[in-house]
Amino acid sequence: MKLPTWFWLSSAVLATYGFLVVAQSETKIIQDEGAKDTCWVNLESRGKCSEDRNCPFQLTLPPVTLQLPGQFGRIEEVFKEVQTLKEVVNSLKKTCQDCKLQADDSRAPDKNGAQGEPGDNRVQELESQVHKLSSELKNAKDEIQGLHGRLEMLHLVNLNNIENYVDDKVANLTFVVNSLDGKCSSKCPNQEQIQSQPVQHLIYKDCSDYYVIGKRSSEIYRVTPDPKNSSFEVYCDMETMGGGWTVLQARLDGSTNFTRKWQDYKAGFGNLRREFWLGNDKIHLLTKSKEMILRIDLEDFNNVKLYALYNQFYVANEFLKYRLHLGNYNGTAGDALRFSKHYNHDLKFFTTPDRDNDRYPSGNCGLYYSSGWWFDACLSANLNGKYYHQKYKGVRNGIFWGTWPGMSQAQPGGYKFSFKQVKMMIRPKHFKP
Ligand SMILES: [Ca+2]
Repeated sequence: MKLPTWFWLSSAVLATYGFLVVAQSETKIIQDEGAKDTCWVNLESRGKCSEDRNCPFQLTLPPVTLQLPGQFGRIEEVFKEVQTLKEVVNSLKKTCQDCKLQADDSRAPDKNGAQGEPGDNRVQELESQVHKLSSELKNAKDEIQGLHGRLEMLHLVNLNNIENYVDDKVANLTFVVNSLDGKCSSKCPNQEQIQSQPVQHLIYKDCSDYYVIGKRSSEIYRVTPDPKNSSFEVYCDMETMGGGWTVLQARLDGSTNFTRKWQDYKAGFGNLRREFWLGNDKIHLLTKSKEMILRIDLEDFNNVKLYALYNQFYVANEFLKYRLHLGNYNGTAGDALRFSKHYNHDLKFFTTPDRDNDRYPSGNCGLYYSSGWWFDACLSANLNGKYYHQKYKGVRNGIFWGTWPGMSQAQPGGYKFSFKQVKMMIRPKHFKP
């Protein structure tokens, strides 16, 4: 925006006059030194007058110096800025018009309804979608926070506690199921009717089932403790204490090496008619299917025969490291599996030379004592130790039962005691031979 030139000129004249008027009373401020005695303003007629006495006059002004405030210098800058802004506004105005044209163009292909509405609907639709996504995002965020919290909680829970919890629950459930099974087999009339009928296709869960159908010879039989798992062969003891025993382990001559790894103890090894370990998976299935009792028979080289009886015996699955669960002891050999507070094999995990699940922090009890067993830290019993044909020296890695008579007394020459025969076997708790 530019003001016309005449404005500037007339303004200058008026301003000068104004200053001169003021100067009459305050001459010292604006009056030149040399102008003191000169005439301020000289007005004289010049040229010819017109007929109606209108004569041209000439006004002569002395040289004048005006002191203007500093802000005047910025006026031009301001005008320049205003000019620039004006250009910008024009440019924006044009852009806006172009924009409107484009918007109109984009509306044009929409064939639905009146002009303008589809665009508005589209905006509303997008807005609602944005709202929806936003709320979904918020929900997801809340969910993530919740999960994060739960994850932190889980981290706080000790894994061992979970294992122990699950393990105990499994043991309790097994106990309940087995007791129900026992009640049913003794009280349910239907079960009696079934038993009174000739049994042709009965599933033989363990050796006691073979005893029930009249088998009396100690032999190898095929059992199916869990129909969901395949059947397998076991050796049945039909003589000891009424019979019906499923043998889990036997030692009698050292013909089978018992210093073996986890996989061997898991699957079982040896000869069922002589020396063997039935296998932890099979032992688990047998003890899971019914509530079992455990009998251990021991014989030393002096032909002393003693036994230990536990009124509950359960071995957990591999995931739970074949943890041992023992009931109360009864018998003549002493409770070596639950020897003391510090030597207790009950509730211990299975350890082999290649799998350390024991409670001895500085090493592997299975490796040191050449055996797979439910080691504590380390042992008061080890029926899978090395077979020595007589007393031996060095590490006590032979078959061991800590409560055996004379075992705690020091042997002359530092010899260790050894055993001639061992047998571990199980039978249902409610079985009546
Ligand atoms: Ca250890």
